[in-house]
Amino acid sequence: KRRAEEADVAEPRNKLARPALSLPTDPALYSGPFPFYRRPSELGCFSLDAQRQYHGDAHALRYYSPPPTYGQGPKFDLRDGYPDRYQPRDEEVREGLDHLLRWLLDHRGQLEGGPGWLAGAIVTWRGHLTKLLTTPYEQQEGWQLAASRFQGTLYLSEVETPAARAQRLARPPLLRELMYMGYKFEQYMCADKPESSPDPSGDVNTNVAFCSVLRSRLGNHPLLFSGEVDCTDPQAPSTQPPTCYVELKTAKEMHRPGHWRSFYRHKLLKWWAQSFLLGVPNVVAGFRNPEGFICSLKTFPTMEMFEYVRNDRDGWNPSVCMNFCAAFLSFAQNTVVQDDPRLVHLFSWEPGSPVTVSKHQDAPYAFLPTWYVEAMTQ
Ligand code: 0WD
Ligand code: CA
Repeated sequence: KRRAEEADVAEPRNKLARPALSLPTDPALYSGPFPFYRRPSELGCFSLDAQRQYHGDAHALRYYSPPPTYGQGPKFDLRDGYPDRYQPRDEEVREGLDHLLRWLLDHRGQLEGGPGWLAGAIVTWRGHLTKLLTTPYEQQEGWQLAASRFQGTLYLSEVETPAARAQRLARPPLLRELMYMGYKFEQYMCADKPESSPDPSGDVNTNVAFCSVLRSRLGNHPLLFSGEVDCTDPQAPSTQPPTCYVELKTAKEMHRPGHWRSFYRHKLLKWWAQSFLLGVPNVVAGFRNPEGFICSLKTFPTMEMFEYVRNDRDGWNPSVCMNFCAAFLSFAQNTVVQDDPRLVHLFSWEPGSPVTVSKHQDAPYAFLPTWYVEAMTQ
């Protein structure tokens, strides 16, 4: 890096071509009009089974099946089955983009957008984009994103930060149970078939996942990304994905206006970013009491979430989120110039600082698997 800087000093003609060395994240720098965001369209999907094996189909997609709205509200015991009927995913397994790459390999010949579309696109998980969207407002957790350019395409894959790893390994028992409770809520709200009802007697296995693969564009950045979808609503006004999808969430029951305010400022931002990116129109929240029971439900339309903070000086702004994300993608595109699947530019961010970059070759940061690179090179 030092040598590159010295070279630039020696050759001032390169000044315009020289990429920036860091990217600030202050919200004030990213206000302004909402940028273009193409309505996400589903290109395909895949499923991961109870053994976390990939299948190029929708078998893991579940069906939204809320309890009847008459009578008393729900009484879902989210702690039921913990820990004996819990099969959590092995978080030591670093999957990177592998499942998405498998899908892309199988479908690279049928991509829309014309020849060369993929070469100009950014490929990543939806969850990584969510982190970018919320960065200007995030005050707790940093992130690291590894980036490689291969056959023109820019691939972005998250790297667990040392702090996040330490936190995960030291996760307190109550937090582990709370994670289970989120998945248990899905089990109470989803059926395996459109005509059946939820069956909360079974195991909760977090290896199982249904992932949608979408095409979109932010500003001039074509995007191909995948995100895990909780369920589809057979009674949705449109059966066309992603508009039939429903995101399920749990939150603490709130009683004081101050609790709601803080919920709108922090949780709703994350819910909005995640569902907006994928085009999921509704988030259904279950509110749990101190005993771990869901006793009420509330639907938050994604497009109405901003209304809760629009007049809040300490609220968030969707334009800031999207403008920052677009700026980061430009920053990454301009930084990762060399086309080399074994070269990684690592973008690192900690709250209160700008995004910085470091350059790495091969292990441990290279993330495009040999099977993918070789098959794509055929
Ligand atoms: O290996 C990794 N570092 C990551 C793997 C980071 C992020 C995601 N993933 C995997 C997930 O397991 C999932 O199968 O990628 C797939 C797609 O994820 P996404 O949609 O891009 O991620 P995100 O939007 O962060 O999460 C969506 C859902 C979560 O729902 P909630 O309501 O909690 O936001 O995916 C699930 C979870 O249900 N999920 C995970 N499940 C098991 N292990 C994980 C995880 N580490 N992360 C998210
Ligand atoms: Ca969820």
